Amino acid sequence: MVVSNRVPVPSDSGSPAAGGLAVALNAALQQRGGFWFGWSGNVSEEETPLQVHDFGRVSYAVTDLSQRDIDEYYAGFANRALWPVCHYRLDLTEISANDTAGYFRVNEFFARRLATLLKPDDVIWIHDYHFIPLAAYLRQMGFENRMGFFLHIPWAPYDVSSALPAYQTVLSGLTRYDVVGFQTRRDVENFTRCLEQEKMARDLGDGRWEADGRVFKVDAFPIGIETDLFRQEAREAKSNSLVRRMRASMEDKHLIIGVDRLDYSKGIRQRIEAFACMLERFPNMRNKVTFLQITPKSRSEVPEYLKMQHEVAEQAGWTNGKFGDVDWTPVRYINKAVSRTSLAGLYRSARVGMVTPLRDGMNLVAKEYVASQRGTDPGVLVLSRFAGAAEELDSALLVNPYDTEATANAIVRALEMSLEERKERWKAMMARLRSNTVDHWCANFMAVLTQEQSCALPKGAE
Ligand code: ADQ
Repeated sequence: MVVSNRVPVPSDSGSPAAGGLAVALNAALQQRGGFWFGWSGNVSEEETPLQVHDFGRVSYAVTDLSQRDIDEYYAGFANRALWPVCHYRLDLTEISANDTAGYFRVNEFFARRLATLLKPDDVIWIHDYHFIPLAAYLRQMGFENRMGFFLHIPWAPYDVSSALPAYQTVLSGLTRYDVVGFQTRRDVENFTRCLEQEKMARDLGDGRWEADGRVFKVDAFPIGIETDLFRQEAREAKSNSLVRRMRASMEDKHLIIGVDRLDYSKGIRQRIEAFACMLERFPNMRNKVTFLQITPKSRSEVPEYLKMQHEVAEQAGWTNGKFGDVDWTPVRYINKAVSRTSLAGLYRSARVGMVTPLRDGMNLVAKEYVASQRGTDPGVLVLSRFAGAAEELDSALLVNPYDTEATANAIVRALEMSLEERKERWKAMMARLRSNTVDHWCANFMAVLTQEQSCALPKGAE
């Protein structure tokens, strides 16, 4: 039983859901058979019956939510309290008693709905910050199933995370699982430090903790991508029309690429600022490079996102006004999603991949960029040291995204890097991506959750 906020129900033709995570979880469910449960994405003011769609061995069970539920649980507590706190942004955190109550109420509602589907031997894998208290409600109802939780975003240090409303309830909710998984060792350390500070659980060693007579495992399970598939898509993207149009428009200029949801955690404004700083300090680079930032809008219903959308657009406009010419637009800023093949082709065309979040659980774009490169002439990844991916991809050019000048220098270093060094760095990163794909991630987590083997990171990932 997989639980996530949005459920990628396949179309009636049965075509699989797009996206690495959806594909991997689908594959795991196909192997074992089971349910994927969550929100339908639809609003309904009446309590409607659970909608179940069967596709082969996998069934998708979704439920509607009322507008109030969505406002309080999703747009409110999840995205205006949990998300900023977990990304170390107390300045953007909005605390509202209604939102907090709504978050727990909707979790209890999901637990009651899920309870109608559960069999005693079902193994339940719950995803992300929307559903932290789900296990606690299910335990209260008497369910003793194996329950695992994976947090896709960071867990902040004690002094930051303890500012969360209902912090102790949120924290204790996590102790009701059998396995609590994080992206990185740093997140595990931050989380277990919180347990110690609150004296909420006892350390039994080897990642095992005990709270209220229940033993649970805490570990890092760094998420991967479909490495080979991405490489293949990148190779085949030569004939993709969007990629061809892009290449034709570049003439002999170098392409620098950024791809992110429009989210303040991704550091997009700071990245464009660093690019502008690079053009200011290295005039020889003007007219030689183009920065393409592909950024679909996200969570526009959350006020902090609207403000940031204006700031990023302003920064892109300002940079083009200051440095652009009649025949050169330094920043191409695009607010739309593109297909995976196009994305892979664009990554492959780019000499530099800029992945500079201010804080990120993992960041799959960093891994996709590396996987898409040509081994004989790979591009360079400029990666924020605050992305979870930096723990594995330490052969990237690691930067502090708050340091504009240092990031500008890193862009120049990437553009001027010798072929030999580019190949060396790329090879080291590819080895990591091959040894920890999204299938490994899924299998590792499931192995620990079903107690088939002890928890272990893939070789070389520590
Ligand atoms: P996100 O914050 O969404 O994920 P990320 O890991 O980068 O961030 O994943 C984004 C995905 O969306 C990538 O697969 C990317 O290719 C795709 N994407 C982004 N922009 C796109 C565009 N314009 N068109 C098409 N596709 C686009 C959360 C956490 C991350 C964690 C993941 C997975 O915040 O830290 O890595 O979950 O655990």
